[in-house]
Amino acid sequence: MLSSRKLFVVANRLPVSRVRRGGEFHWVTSPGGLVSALVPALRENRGTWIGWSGEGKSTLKPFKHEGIENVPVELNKAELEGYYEGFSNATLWPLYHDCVRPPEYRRSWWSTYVEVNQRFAEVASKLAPDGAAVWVQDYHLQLVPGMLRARRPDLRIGFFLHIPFPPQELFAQLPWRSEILKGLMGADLIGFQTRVGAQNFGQLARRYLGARGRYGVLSFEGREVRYADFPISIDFRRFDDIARTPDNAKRIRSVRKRLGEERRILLGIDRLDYTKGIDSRLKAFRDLLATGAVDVERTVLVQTAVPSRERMKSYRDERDRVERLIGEINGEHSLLGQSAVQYLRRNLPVEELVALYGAADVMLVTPLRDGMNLVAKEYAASRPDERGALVLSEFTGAAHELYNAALIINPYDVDGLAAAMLAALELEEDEQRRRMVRMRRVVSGHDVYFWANSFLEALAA
Ligand code: GDG
Repeated sequence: MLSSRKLFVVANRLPVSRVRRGGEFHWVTSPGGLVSALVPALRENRGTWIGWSGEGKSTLKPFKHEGIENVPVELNKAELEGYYEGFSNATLWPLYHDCVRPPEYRRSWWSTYVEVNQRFAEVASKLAPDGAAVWVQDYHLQLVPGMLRARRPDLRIGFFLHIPFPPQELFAQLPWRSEILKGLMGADLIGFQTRVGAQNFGQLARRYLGARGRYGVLSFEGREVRYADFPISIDFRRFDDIARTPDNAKRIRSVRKRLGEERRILLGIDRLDYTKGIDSRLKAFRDLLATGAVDVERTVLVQTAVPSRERMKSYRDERDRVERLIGEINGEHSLLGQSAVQYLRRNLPVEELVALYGAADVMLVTPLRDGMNLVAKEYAASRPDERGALVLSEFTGAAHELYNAALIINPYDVDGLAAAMLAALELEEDEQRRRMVRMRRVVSGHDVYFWANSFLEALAA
């Protein structure tokens, strides 16, 4: 560990958000794997988290919450539009996800992205003591490593990209491709979800920056930059522990009872994003119903979707598309009191999520492209009973680890997906167990703590 160095995490968002309770505002730690993975490392290193507070115009002072120093970075409305909704989510997000939607290239968004990255870099460079470690997170802040290096060459700088890193054929579109690569090259260590992402980066840095070197180490401007895959994971124990409680068993029974005891359950759990391939699985399910391969009396598809980035039109359109399709399927195939698709557009408490995972005969993870996909790993962690089957898109990072235990599909191939869903529904119990044991071994052996420790150890080396 980097125990002798102070640790700073720089991310778009702080790990806390403010909620109103009894007329007063309180900070609460945000749920999610990244926060729970980094919090122990930050505590151990008396660390600091720098990020946007999620609030508009407030001028917040740094504050301590549950042992971690939080340093809010202010963003005004125009900056949020240009840096977050614009360049991060309408340019980089679709570009890095195989251009499944056309990326928009606007010069004004780029300028704002540069300014906001500069602000994050300034805050970190002012606060970090000599020789501290700074770990920058994700696509919103790709210029920060370079900006920090220019100000503070004494720092140990790490960067981790949570989403895919695209191949040259796509990345080459970006008018500011060299600037982004240079920004990343300011780091001592760059982490990607998969080896393919890391390889793409290495090739691009050689091609556009003239960096030299073999896989894993590049030399550039007289420095050495290391890069590798560090597949992110989940807090396996947390899901496994919840799954083993008597309350969970009760909740699972209640889910099954409400949906119909004799019905098999297919499940999708997603942030409502056009990269997640929600419509592919709906179309495949519609085909299975239409051909009579499955029927509503014996099968139900439960789809939960957390609304996301709804200020953006592409996200509102995606929601409309998904909801129209569900309406069509239900209109055509539901019976009185038995919907073909049960749709929950809301954020469920984690206990309810674990109960759904526990009740699902088949878990559907069908993204068109996804950096990792934690839902696939959470499903395995929530199944100490070693039952169930995972249908998993080959275009997720998770497929690189779970390829020999999940049923791997191409989400663009609706027939193939439908066939895999049927095969998953018919998987023998022994085969379910064999595959689930494998998945659980992979995920428990490489949980999110392993991820954070491996990255931080490599950064310190
Ligand atoms: C990015 C990358 C990468 C979902 N519904 C509810 C809920 N969730 C939680 C899941 C899971 C998380 O949201 C979604 O994780 P993903 O991995 O699918 O996705 P992104 O948000 O796209 O994240 C991705 C990840 O970063 C980490 O590096 O894996 O590839 O795109 O944890 O459980 N949680 C609760 N209620 C819900 O209704 N509580």
